[in-house]
Amino acid sequence: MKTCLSDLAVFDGAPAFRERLHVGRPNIGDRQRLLDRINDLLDRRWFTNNGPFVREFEQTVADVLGVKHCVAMSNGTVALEIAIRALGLTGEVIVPAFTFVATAHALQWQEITPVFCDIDPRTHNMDPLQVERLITPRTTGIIAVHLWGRPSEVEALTEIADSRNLRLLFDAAHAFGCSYKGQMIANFGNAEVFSFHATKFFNTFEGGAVVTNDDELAAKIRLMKNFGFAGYDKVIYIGTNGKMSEVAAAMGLTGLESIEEFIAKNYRNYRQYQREFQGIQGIQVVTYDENEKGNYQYVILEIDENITGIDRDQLISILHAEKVLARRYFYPGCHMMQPYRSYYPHASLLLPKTEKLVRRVLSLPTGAAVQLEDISTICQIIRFVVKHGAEITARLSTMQSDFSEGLFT
Ligand code: T4K
Repeated sequence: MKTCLSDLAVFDGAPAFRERLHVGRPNIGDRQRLLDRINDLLDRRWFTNNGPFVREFEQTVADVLGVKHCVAMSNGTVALEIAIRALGLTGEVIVPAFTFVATAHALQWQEITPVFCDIDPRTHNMDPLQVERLITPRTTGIIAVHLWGRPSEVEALTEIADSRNLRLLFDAAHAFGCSYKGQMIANFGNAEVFSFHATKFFNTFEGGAVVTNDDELAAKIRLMKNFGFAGYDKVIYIGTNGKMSEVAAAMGLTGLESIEEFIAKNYRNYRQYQREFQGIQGIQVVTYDENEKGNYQYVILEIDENITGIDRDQLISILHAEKVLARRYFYPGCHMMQPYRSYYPHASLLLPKTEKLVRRVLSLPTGAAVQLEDISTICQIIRFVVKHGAEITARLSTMQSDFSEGLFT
């Protein structure tokens, strides 16, 4: 319990936690089920190349999401790269700047220009009005991100893509298990891409997938993720190695059996954070539409420093000192990262809403590894800090040099 400023670890008080609390601690599921599956695959000596666990995993995912095809991959970034190539994207593709850098890199890697689009501050997702303004004769597609698992403006984007003859891909890395108007994310655009990275609430250690209802596209993607092999010694297309391994699929199948439990814990945590922050001026918990299916894997705060008297970075530094490793997802925005920063030095002028948001948001620890008491402690610290915002800011400014060094580590 923090009752005076010197209780804060940043001012040499004792940290609130002994062990670090992370954003993105992996969920495991039933450990014995996983170990049994690993034993099976060892006995079988079939480790990769479309093995039985991968096939079972793909079928289960497709069934759960009500989508025709799931092509499992080694990770979400490769899944994006392959989907982009299979869709024939070239020239320019419109993407949000407010996303994990993989969304942009998957394009630039193939020498396609990511054209950064501003967001709607209410949804944190790409603003369709801005998308329209960015279309040029070189534009071939749009990649929208369902950020935090909150669906993008699916209808508006579909309409734009259809009317302008563009391909529409959704980066659904955050949105496994989420729905839009009752239909599972997986069924929109030409294709959607998931990440099953360790930090996602549902993981395959590393992994990802492209899902689509388009038979032809799915067949092409299957070839592309396996060097273009259509049979022994028969390569009919350019391809790469995007295959998911059997051990990854074993983890995925195990996780799928516990998915409702993972979501229930995330939801419980999200509600607890919401309750704890109720009525705290200047702090807003990003909300989810409870009429839809959600995975609640991200607990995102927006800090209005004009009200709290303390800015997001100061708050995050204070939390890190307490061993709460809150994250600044997705600071500073893709447009400020290399190589984009050098390519488009004036991009920030065109992205005022992104620029504002990247300075306000932070992501808090959640998932099965986080207990309700942990959340109460985190929230108590944040409430205390906000209550004494101006005072803390003044004190931090006197120690600014050591304060800004070594933080966010
Ligand atoms: N599109 C979007 C919108 C994405 O968010 C992502 C990935 C992708 C595409 C690409 O999908 P993948 O190719 O990754 O499948 C992490 C993840 O590496 C990344 O998958 C994820 N998004 C992104 C949001 O978060 P970092 O750089 O923040 O990871 P890192 O190493 O700092 O770990 C985050 C936290 O998780 C740390 O506090 C420690 C904890 N952690 C991490 C790992 C790996 C654990 O507790 N255990 C672990 O095993 O990117």
